Amino acid sequence: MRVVLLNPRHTAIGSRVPGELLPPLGLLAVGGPLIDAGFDCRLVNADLDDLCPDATVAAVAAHAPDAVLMGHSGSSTAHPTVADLSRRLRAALPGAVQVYGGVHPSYHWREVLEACPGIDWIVRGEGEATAPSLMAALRDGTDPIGLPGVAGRAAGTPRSGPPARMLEDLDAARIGWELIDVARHTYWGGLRSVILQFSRGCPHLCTYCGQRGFWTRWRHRDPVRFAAEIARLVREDGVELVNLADENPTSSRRAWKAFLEAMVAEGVDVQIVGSTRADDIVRDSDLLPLYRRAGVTRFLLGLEGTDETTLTALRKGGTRSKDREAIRLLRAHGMIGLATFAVGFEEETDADYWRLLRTLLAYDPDQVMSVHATPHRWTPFFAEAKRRRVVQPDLRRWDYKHQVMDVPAVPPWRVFLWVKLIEAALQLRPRSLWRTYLQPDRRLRHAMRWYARMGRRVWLSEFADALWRVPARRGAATVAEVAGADPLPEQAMDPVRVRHVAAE
Ligand code: B12
Ligand code: SF4
Repeated sequence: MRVVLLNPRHTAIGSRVPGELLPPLGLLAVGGPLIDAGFDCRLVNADLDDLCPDATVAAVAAHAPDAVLMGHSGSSTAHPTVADLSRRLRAALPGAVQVYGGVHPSYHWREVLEACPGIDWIVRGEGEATAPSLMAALRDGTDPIGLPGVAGRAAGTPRSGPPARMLEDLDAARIGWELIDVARHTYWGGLRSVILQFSRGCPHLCTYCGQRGFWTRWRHRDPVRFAAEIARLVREDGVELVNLADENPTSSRRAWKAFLEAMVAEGVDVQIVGSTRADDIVRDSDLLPLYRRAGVTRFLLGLEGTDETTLTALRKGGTRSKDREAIRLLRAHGMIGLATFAVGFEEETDADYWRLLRTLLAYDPDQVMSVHATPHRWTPFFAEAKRRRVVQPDLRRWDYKHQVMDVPAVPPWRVFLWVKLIEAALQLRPRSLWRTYLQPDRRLRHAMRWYARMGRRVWLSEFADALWRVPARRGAATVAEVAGADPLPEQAMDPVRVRHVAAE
C-alpha cells in the first residue's frame, strides 16, 4: 500500500519568517513504524518546499498514493490549510484514503469529521502505534471503527474508538529519518538541525497549558540510547544542532544527568537547545557545567511577570525569585536564557504591563519572547475564558503571537504596543546589544545575532499584521461561540502503563 505523508505549508509567522525549517518530527515518528510494518511511504513537505495548494496536490498525486496522511506540528493554526487541502485532494485523488493526525484533530475530531468530508479517519493522540493499526485494517479490508485512538464515520456520523494507550516505552518506535534529506533542514542561522524528544509530557499543572494533556503523562527515552541517536546524526548526517521538542526534559534529575553524561561520553560536537522550567535550572545549579559540556546552548524558560497571586491561580508552581536565579545561573555557565512571558489575561491593566516591563528588566534575560494566552478547549483555562470576547477569530492566528481574547481594560492596539515596547526595551538595552554584537563566545555570539536578526524580521511582519492584514478588533463573539461551548477532556490518551508497545 502506497502512503504519502503530507506536511502542509504552514502560514504562521513562526514558520514563514525565519526561512529555515526543522524536520516534521510528528510525521517522521509515524513514518518509521509504518515503513517497518511494510507500507511504502513517501514524504511531501509542502512547508519546506513552500508549495501553494495546487502544487501540493500535484506533488502528492505524482506518487499515486492509496492513502494520504496529513498533520502539522503547529496543529490548530494549520487546520484551515488542512481542511482546504483535503477538499482539493478528494477532487484530484478520489480513491485515496485521507487520514489526519496531530494535537488539534485529536481533540476536535467530531467537528473536523462533520466539516471536512474529504477526511476519512483521524488518529487521536500519539500516532506510532495507532497509525499502523489503522493502515493495516484498511489494507486488510477490516472496519477500523472502534479501534483505540481512531475516529471515523459510522453510518455518516462521527464516532471514535476508546482513547489509545499511551506509549510507555518511547524507544520502541523508531523515527523514519530515511524520509528526509537532513541536509535540507537548518535552524539557528544556517546550522544543520534536527528536532528530537527526550521526553513527552510535563508533570506540572499550569491551567493554560495546551500541551501537557496531549502527552497525558511524563515519560522519557533511555538516556544512553537517546545520546547514541544524536551522536549518529552528528557523525553520519553532519547535524550541528538538536532542538529538543520536550515540554520539560529535565523533569527527572537522574535521567537528565544520565543523558548529559552519555552525551559527554559520545564526544560529539553538537549544540542542544530546548525549553524547561526555571525551578529545574536552580535545582541543577551543581550540574550546569555538565549541561554546558554536553552541548546545551540555550534554554527557553516560561517566566512570570505576573504577581504571585495570579501565579497561584494559574497553578504555575514557579516563583519569581527562581526565575531570576535561573537566568543568572545559565549565563554564569555560558548558556543563554530565553525568557518567555505570557500576556492576555482578563484582569490585566496598563499598570500590569508597566510592572511586567520592570520585572523583566530586573530579570535581565539574554533574549525575550512574548506569548498570548490562547483558550484551547482542552485546557482548564478554557472554562474561565469561554465568556470572553474574541478579538482574533481567524484560527490561523491562534499561534500565541497574536492576541486572541479581549482584555477589557486595555484595547487591542495598546496591548500590541505594550508587548512590542517590552520586547524593544529588553532587546535594545546596552547590555543586550553587547551580548549580541561583542560577546566573546563564538557560539553564543552566533546565537544572539541570529535571534536579533529573526526578531527584526518578525517585528516587521507583526506590525504589518497588526496594522493592515489581520488587526485585532473588539467584536461581539465570545470564545465559546468561536471555538465551541463545551470543554474537551484534557488527556488525549489512556495513561495505562504498557511496557512493550511492539508486543501489543
Ligand atoms: C519544537 C516546537 C517548535 C519549533 C519547531 C517546530 C517544528 N516544525 O518542528 C519552533 C520553535 C520553530 C516552533 C514554532 C511554532 N510552534 Co511549536 N512547538 C514545538 C514543540 C515543542 C515540539 C514539536 C514536536 O516536534 N513535537 C513532537 C512530535 C512527535 O509531536 P507531534 O507533532 O504532535 O506528533 C505526534 C502526534 O501528534 C501524532 N501526529 C502528528 N501529526 C500526525 C499526522 C498523522 C497523519 C498521524 C497519523 C499522527 C500524527 O503522532 C506524532 C507522534 O506521536 C511543540 C510541543 C510538543 N511537545 O509537541 C510546540 C507546538 C507544536 N508549537 C505550537 C505552535 C503554536 C507553534 C507556532 C505556530 C508558534 C508561532 N507563533 O510561530 C510555530 C509554528 C511552526 C511549527 N510548529 O512548525 C503549538 C501548537 C498548538 C496547537 N494547538 O496547534 C505546540 C503544540 C505547543 C503548545 N504550546 O501547545 N515550534
Ligand atoms: S510547565 Fe510548561 S509544559 Fe508544563 S504544564 Fe506548565 S506550561 Fe505546560
